[in-house]
Amino acid sequence: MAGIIDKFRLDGKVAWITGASYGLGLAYAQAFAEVGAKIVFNDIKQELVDRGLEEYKKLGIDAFGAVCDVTKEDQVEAFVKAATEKVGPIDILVNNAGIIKRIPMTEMTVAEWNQVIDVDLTGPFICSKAVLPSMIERGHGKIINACSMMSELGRETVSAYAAAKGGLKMLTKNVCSEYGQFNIQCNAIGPGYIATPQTAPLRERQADGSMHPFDRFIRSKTPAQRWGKTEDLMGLAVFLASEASDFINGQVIYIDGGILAYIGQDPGNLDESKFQAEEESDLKIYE
Ligand code: NAP
Ligand code: GCO
Repeated sequence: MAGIIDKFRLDGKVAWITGASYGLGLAYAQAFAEVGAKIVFNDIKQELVDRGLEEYKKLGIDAFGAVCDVTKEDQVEAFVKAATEKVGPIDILVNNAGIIKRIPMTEMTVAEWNQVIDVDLTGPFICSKAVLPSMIERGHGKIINACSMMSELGRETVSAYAAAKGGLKMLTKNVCSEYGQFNIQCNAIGPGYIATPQTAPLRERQADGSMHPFDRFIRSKTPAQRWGKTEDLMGLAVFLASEASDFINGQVIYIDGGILAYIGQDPGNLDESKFQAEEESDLKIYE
């Protein structure tokens, strides 16, 4: 008889992670492959897809990758057709592709606003719409959306991103409501502040060698006093992609080192020397 650990396996499943040439998407794909899934991924340009294929090859993962802009319905439909023909129907979709623009709202153009909403909110709508019919027909499916601290909190300069990630939380609940009857589970991962290229500008050392003020701020707001690592999110991703979470639906699960539970401390109280070693290993990620 299969044991509980088998419920966390993804053998024979096809997982599509959008925007997964590097960053969190690559980590999710690596985790899924480790427990048996076949990986298909897209990215916005060929050089990124090629970079991703190299990375997957180094990890021993035989991934299918192709260029596809998640905001373009025709490209998404073509990608799903090609992936289905080459690998198989998609069982797991991770709407991971995302962008952020850090611009004060009064200075943000409508075009810049629309760019963020298109990728971070309309993209997951388009990609989910492309895989749902086949999931319904086959009687099962998993959709995992990339939410954020900004699905719950605002902050200066990220109005479009926060609006998109807040909307993505509600899209998660709506896909659950509309398609749960077909044994389709739609949940979201809500990462805290994770060390990836997207957040690199918030961690860069200042010209005088001191910590970035935002780096100090985030550490003072995080009980763990550190940025998350991509591997911190892998277990939750596997859980939400697997049978082990078949009765969890419409949830956003935050994996933030405790940020949302903590009022924070005075950044001036932090002992900066504690972070030097960790930071050096963190910066190695992108060499
Ligand atoms: P990332 O490093 O910026 O990677 C995002 C990937 O998506 C990149 O490869 C990007 O390509 C691609 N992409 C952008 N626009 C696309 C489009 N229209 N079509 C297809 N691919 C597109 O981001 P990340 O830090 O790994 O984060 C991944 C997801 O988690 C994002 O949705 C992000 O909002 C969310 N998240 C991140 C954090 C964090 O702290 N890092 C925390 C919470 C949530 P380009 O390289 O050309 O942009
Ligand atoms: C920012 C960061 C955040 C993180 C993440 C937090 O500028 O505040 O980029 O938005 O990316 O979304 O959960």
